[in-house]
Amino acid sequence: MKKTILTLTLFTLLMSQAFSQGSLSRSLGNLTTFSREEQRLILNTDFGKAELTVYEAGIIRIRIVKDEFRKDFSYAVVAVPGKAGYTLEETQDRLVVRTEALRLDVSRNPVRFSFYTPDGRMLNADDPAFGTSWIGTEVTTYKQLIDGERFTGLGEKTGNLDRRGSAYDNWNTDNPRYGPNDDPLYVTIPFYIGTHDSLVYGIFMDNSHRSRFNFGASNDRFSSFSADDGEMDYYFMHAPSVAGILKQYTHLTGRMTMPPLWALGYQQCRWSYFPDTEVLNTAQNFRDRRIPLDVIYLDIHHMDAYKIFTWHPDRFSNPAKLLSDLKAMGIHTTLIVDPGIKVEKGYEAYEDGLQKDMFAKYPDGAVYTAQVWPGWCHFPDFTKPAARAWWGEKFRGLVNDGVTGFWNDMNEIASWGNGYTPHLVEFDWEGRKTSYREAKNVYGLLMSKSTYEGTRKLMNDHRPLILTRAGYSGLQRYTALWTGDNQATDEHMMLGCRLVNSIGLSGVAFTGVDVGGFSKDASPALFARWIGIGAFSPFFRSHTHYDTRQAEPWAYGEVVENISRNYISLRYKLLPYLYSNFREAVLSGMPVARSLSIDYTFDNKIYQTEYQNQYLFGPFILVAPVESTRDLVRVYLPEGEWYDLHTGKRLEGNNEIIAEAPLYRLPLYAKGGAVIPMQRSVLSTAENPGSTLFLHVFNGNTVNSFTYYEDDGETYAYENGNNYSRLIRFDPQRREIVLEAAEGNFSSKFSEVELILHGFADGTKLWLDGKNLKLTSHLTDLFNALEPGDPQYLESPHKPLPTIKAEFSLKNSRIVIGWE
Ligand code: NBV
Repeated sequence: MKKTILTLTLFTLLMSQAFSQGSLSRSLGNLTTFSREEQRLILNTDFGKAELTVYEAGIIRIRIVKDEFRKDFSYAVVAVPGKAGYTLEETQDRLVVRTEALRLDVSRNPVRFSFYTPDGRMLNADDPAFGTSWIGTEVTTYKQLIDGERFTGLGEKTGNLDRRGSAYDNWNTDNPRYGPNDDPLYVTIPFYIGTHDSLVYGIFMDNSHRSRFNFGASNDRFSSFSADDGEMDYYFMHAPSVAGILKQYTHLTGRMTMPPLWALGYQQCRWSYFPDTEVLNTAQNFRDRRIPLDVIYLDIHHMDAYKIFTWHPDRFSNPAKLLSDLKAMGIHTTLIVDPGIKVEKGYEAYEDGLQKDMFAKYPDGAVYTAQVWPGWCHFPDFTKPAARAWWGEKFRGLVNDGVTGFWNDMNEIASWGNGYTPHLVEFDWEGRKTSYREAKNVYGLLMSKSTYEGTRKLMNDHRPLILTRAGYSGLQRYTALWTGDNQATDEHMMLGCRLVNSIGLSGVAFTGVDVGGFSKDASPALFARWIGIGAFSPFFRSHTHYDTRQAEPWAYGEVVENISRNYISLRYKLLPYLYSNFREAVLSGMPVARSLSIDYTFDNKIYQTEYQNQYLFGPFILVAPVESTRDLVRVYLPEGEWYDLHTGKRLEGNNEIIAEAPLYRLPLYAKGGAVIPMQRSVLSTAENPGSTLFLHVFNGNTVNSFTYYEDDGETYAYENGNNYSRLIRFDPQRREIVLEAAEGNFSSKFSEVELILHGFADGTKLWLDGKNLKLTSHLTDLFNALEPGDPQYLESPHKPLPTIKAEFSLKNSRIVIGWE
């Protein structure tokens, strides 16, 4: 016993000597003094300083430096510390901070941080030996790895849903041929969720230098997160559920604003549709074939010599006319914008930017120049407020021409020569000045911010669609995100589901992939399957490379065209449900595509590789993505009851089943108790969906509710109460379906309700406000867009579902429907 103590003391002594003698790695050392200022504790240690801030009862921020703290500033965090109460207890060997939701123990010798629940269960603790340490400027926090601990999130990262055993690098990279395990990609979101022993926590390290997260890769001792330089600055979050952590993370980094309704429709892209006649033809084809479409994209060929903010004089000789023709067809136009501004005498954006000093520069004052599409280019310094405003204003001409969507590409920054921007290039960073080492990972975020703020203003407070490839935490405030250059393979299609789910677990709800695959030719089967999955993706756009085959839904033959029309139309029928789910993302940061790890966190099955791509679309629709080469697939239904949306069959949860999955049949299940508002299918969101809201209710044993939401779909007036929302509750105990009184100043576009009941017994009786409601049997056809007799009707193997329905008019006051 004595010997062990002696060895340990010797070991500690040697360790602290090794650290203090400037050896390879050095940690914080022992606590010397500390002080308390409102929400903050400042600790001085042998070799550095730490600052603890209680942001909320469940959120504590920790900053750690070797020397002095910098002025506090973040491009990601928008929250300021609240006034949550906390107590501080000093014991001989530690300081103990207690809030209503968390306990933080700070050991004195050496300084290490351990987080507990208020009742003393350990959530997360520093590795006792390393804690937070430096190797040169690189700073790392080491955390004990706990038995059964899983890690999810980290944004746009390949690999498995559970990231345990893997490590990742954050360095926004144009990775045009990425494979299913490649890293890094285009986006940095240094935030993850840890779970173990029925406990959930989140860690967000706010540092935009190149960073690494190691979740026990090649070691069974610790997880760690580190940055090449700058402060260790992380937020520790604890809540009872993953949804709670997402709420906290998006409280810190902000939430999205409502997207324009039209941006939830189907979007068609290719590199590139040109000239104008081809754009019109493509649009007309959609209309003639009765395939819904809301947005068409113009990739780089629309520009004159790839000069941003210009039109090609021959290919697009009258852009305003083209855009208004498209608008008349109910179609919005989105344009690509790259940050590189061509160095060319006489080109307005170049001359003006140079003269106003808007571009990133070398330390000797020379403007940084690199080659991209237009040849030699300069790059706006988006970390400079004046440059952001300057960039935003440059969209005036395009907005006047009728452009409503802006697609921010190449903003990692990508340039020829593998995008190796020299690290010494300087950025303003709100006047503080920094190098590319710190600015690279936020460049895409700030380009999107500039584009969003500029176009929103120019569009007279109508909602623009902003899309980006690169970004950093907080990007959800300004833009949607797509996952860059994927490939037309089944493997990529499945990976894409995981990427979208992981991005959703990282605060970004509006996200999607290139449906059909960007590089390579999709087979007809792959395209058909991908359109099905895409219809259940928050952002739904097909896109492809310039050297691939024609890739519109009709280009793969009649059967694929029919499948595409059916799934795209189903997407439009689901818009009331989908739009309401976006409202939830706006209010609470809850993603639209929800990894099963949100609702079924401690169900081990959902992490199995064969099930890890499954997700919930909104709260109620389970999607089981399946490769295009398979007709049968194993699906895991988590606890509860489920309804197969193709057969109407009721299925027990907590069950692995074999599902039939021929191409026309993507496995989809509605949760028992689900309330899913739908509308008639339309060819674009500009078309009136009629006055009937179709309210689908699936019988179940548990109480469920859904907040239905509407607004004008195009302005920000909803932020000032010009909206309509109502809670709809399914209560099997009371045998009631209740539509609570409508809230808000907006009137619903629907005046009638068709209530469609799934899984209710044949003799069911229904009454509304005490009066009997007439119930009729009804065949519900979700998967056929066209009726037999329609000239384009193609027999589909889908059989309509036998359901029962009742009709009533939609008034604003509370509506109670009972059944027996
Ligand atoms: O603008 C052309 C492409 C675009 O279609 C794609 O979606 C982006 O991810 N862009 C990349 C540049 C291509 C570089 C090879």
